[in-house]
This record gives sequence, C-alpha cells and structure tokens, in this order.
Amino acid sequence: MEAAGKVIKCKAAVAWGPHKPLSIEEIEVAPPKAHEVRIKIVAAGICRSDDHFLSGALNEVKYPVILGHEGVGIVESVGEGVTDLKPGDKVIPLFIPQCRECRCCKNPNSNLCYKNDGKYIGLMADGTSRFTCRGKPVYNFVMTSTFTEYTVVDEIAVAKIDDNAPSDQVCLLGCGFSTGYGSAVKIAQVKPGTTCAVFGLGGVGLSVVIGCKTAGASRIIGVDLNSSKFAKAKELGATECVNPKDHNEPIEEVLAKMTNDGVDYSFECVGSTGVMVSALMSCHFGCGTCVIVGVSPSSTKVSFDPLLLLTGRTIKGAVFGGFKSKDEVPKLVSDLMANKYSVDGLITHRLPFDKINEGFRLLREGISIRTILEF
Ligand code: CND
Ligand code: ZN
Repeated sequence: MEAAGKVIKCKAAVAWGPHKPLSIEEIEVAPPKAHEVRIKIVAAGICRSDDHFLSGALNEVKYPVILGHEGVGIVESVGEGVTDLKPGDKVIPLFIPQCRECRCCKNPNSNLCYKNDGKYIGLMADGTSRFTCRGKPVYNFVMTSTFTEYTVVDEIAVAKIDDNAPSDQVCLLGCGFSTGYGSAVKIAQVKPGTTCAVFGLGGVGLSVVIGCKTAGASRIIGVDLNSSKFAKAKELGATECVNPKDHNEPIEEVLAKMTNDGVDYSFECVGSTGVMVSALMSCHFGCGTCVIVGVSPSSTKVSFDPLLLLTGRTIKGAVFGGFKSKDEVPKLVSDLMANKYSVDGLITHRLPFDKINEGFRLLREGISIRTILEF
C-alpha cells in the first residue's frame, strides 16, 4: 500500500469540547505501531453514547477527541506483529476489545476485556496518540474513533468480517444492533412465549425488540415518551406500545395491569436512573428479569427498595450485548448476510460524513433512529 509507513492527512470530525458542534478538520494520522492497525473508515453510525459526551451528560473524556464507536472500514496498513489482519480486509472496530488473555476474556460468561478503555484514557497502549490536529495531539475514543476518514486501533479491538458484507448496514454491528440484540438473546436469554417490555425505542431499544422477536417472545411492549417511535417499533416486532405521558399512574403500574403483574423481561434502553427503577419494578416480582442497557449520566446513582429483589426479581446489565467482540462480531455479520435478521429498519437517514452535525441534530430531536455517515 502506498501510504503504509507514512503519515496520512485526512478529514476528521474533531470534538474540541462539550456543547460545541463537531469541527471538520484536516488531521494527521500516524502509521500503526506494533500490534496496531490503520483503517480507512467506510461507514459509521451515530449512537446516543457519542452524544452523551457532546451534551455533557458523560464528562470523563479528554478533549480534543475524535468520537464515534459504530463503524466499518478497510485495513489500510498493519503494524509489526499483526498476524490475523492484512491490508484490504474489511473490519469492524471494537469498543470492547478481546485480548483473549485476561480473566474476563478467559471466562465464557463475560465479554468485558481488562484492556477496555472504560476510563477514557484515549491513548494507544504505549500511552501516545496517533492523531494530530493543528499541531496538537487528539485523543481517541473507546479504542475506536470512527468519525474520521482514517483511524488507528489496537489489533485486539478489531474484528475481521466477510469482505462482501454490506458496509452501510454492518457498521451498526459495531454498537447499536449488537448491544440491543445481545441484551435480549444473550443477557436476558428471552424464552419463547414470554412477555417483554422495552423502555426507549432508539437504535438500541429497537435492536432489543428485534432480539425479543427472534427469541420467540409472544408479547413485546415498547415504551417511549415519543409516540412517533411506535410505528417503527411495531414494524420491527413490538406487539403494543405505551407512552407513559398518556397515563396518570406510574408506567410500572400500567404494565402490571396489562401483563398479569409484570413482564418476564424488561430492558432499560434510555440511560435514565428513574427509568431503570421503573424497568425493574415492571418485571414480575417473583420471576422477572430486568436488563440495564442504557448509560446514565456521570456520577448518577440508582436507588431502589431491596425487597424488589428479595421476592425473586433479577437485575443484570451488559455492554455490547454480552458478545465477545472479536469472536462473535464476524458471526453476527454472517447471520445478517444469511438473512437471519435485518438491520434495514434501524436506518432512517444517510448523510455524507461532513454533514455529521446534522446527524446529531436528527438524533437529539428524536427524528432519526440511526443515521449512517458515508465516507
Ligand atoms: P436514542 O436516543 O436513539 O433512544 C433513546 C429513546 O429513549 C428515545 O426514543 C427517547 O424518546 C426515549 N426516552 C427518553 N426518555 C424516556 C423515558 N423517560 N421513558 C421512555 N423512553 C424515553 O439512543 P440509543 O438507542 O442510541 O441509545 C440508548 C441508550 O443506550 C443510551 O443511553 C446509550 O448511551 C446506551 C448505549 C449502551 C450501550 C451498551 O453497551 N450498554 C451501547 N451503546 C449505547
Ligand atoms: Zn453505542
């Protein structure tokens, strides 16, 4: 490859701070060092988690930073010692890596790798950045940084996928779809014939709906404050939808009446501690399971009566739907290509990459489910 070993100048959407639009800038992307991979991004989705940093709800990230964690691209070059990837491979960057060596990676029931960047250090393993803008180093975001024409990721944070996979769809497997779908099929392990409630019908919640339907749930109740989300939810498998604003009683009471004392599985896909408690209370007191998927603002805490659990409820949570990323993303891609599920319904908008701020506007105003940025 021509640029291998050299710095690449390209466009990126740089976040200089919260509460500011992203700025399309020329950046320099250094070549990958040992065990790193430089990727040309082809398509990227906009997830609410990216917006949590721009809105200031999450404040741990360091600026300037290149956000984005839901993308697909082509390997441009690889650093020394990378054996399982080569230039030209189609790949999905992984915000939860898989080193295959740590205690979590070795445990079949965990997908959290010790080498994840949940503390938002924003640098490569050697403590430096591969991005420079206007002479300043720019931080990366959860090991992925997909809002740029080129990114550099650690080899443990990239999954090689089928070269024929449709890029404009499989980018959603980098976060939203896998997170929601796995929360239903892998974390809750929804059983056929059961009743589910999904709080929040964005890209993540609708992917939970798809997962519940695939698992054979007989009732899937969508809950959202924005009723304009209901038509899409029903198209994807929700059997009924409820807007808490249409009721005087708390939503958990409404759901209890609808479901003979509570649902079998509830999913919080909003990121609100109040909704987390409602979701827990909405599942059946003796045998319900509540799965926390949404990310709540920094420093918030959940408080609830422990009796809610003593009677027999279960509460769980997961990132990335519990999928072991490097192993399971390629399989999710094959399943998509084999039509075992579809992500078409999640894609409401497509925009050229440099219109990224418009994509964030559509998300904030509750208009889009997923906007796909095309590079
Ligand atoms: P998006 O904003 O598209 O959807 C959220 C939905 O919730 C919207 O339709 C809102 O109208 C709705 N909503 C807001 N408040 C309420 C409420 N009080 N009751 C019911 N519905 C409400 O977001 P998204 O689908 O992209 O992401 C959802 C959450 O999931 C968000 O917190 C994000 O940060 C988190 C997430 C988690 C993970 C993970 O690995 N666990 C990965 N990605 C995103
Ligand atoms: Zn996400």
